Amino acid sequence: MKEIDLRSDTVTHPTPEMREAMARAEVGDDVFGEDPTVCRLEAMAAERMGKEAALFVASGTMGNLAGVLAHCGRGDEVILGDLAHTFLYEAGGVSALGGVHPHPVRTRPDGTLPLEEIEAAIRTDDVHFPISRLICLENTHNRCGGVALTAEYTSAVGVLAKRRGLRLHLDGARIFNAAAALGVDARLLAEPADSITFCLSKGLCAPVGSLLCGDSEYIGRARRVRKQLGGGMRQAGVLAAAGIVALETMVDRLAEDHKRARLLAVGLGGIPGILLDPGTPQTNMVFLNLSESFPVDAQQASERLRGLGIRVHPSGARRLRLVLHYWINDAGVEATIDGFQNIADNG
Ligand code: TLP
Repeated sequence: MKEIDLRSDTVTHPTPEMREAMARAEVGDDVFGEDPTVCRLEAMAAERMGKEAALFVASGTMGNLAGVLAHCGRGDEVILGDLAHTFLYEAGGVSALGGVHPHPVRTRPDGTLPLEEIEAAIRTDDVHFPISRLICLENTHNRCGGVALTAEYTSAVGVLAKRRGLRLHLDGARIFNAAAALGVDARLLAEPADSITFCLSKGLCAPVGSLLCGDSEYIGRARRVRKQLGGGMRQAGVLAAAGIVALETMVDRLAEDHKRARLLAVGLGGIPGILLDPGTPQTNMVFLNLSESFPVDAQQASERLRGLGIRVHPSGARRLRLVLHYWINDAGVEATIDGFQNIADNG
């Protein structure tokens, strides 16, 4: 990757080792369950999440959608955060395609939903109401700055869900970033959830794919939903092969991205007019605001930086998100700090 592309960790390209594994991958028809590479990736994913089974899907969005639809029927309700990716950025798929009614509750800045507000959102048995079926959490929480939810919090929501007869789904797109930040095994973070989606195509650098994990009976249902969504892939082993390399080689290095995120935050924090979110970075994302004293707004800053070969994501009029990943090294961090300094000095 030539540019310093900090817009997202979704921009990551596969590593040479992944490309080689893709070229050599043994394949079969995965809709028949006959692609050995997909089967291997699914077994690895299930094991990593401490679940019985896993399903390889095209994206995090498809993982969450198939995940929700395998728990809920039409007219059922899912309780989720008002800043959740599934609520804000998945094109309303759960309602558009599944007839599932989203019930958003307040997301606190630390990415958690207050337990009493989850509890209050659960419907009583009344013909006027949809049936509360599912709670969704997100770890790490994207809109809240990439913050990691602790195992204790997730477990408290799991206990609440069980007590009230609901299921718990975890959007764990970046669950390995959460595990690295908290210094725990991802299994511990996934344990309270009935299902979890995690992504291969973010910080783990694989070109395509996510895994939905849960018990065997649930994954069997999700497999049918995936087919309904047009997501039954055939010789998908070429993609799964990269995913296997991702799980084998990329998980243990995520802490490096978190370290570089801290270096970037320290550098940017020293530039007049740049206001970092308190606590940023939590993991691999740096969120900042450009104060009125900063010479340009977010859009203009991103254009100026683009001229220097640096790409950033304006997430508001004077707000930016910068995401660290495998393809950003120390020199990239320095160049980015210099780029912002240059704008602060010269407009
Ligand atoms: N997030 C993308 C954009 O869609 C915002 C990004 O650049 O961060 N869950 C979470 C928490 C996510 O952040 C994302 C992608 C997804 C699900 C969806 O994954 P994909 O893009 O594979 O459908």
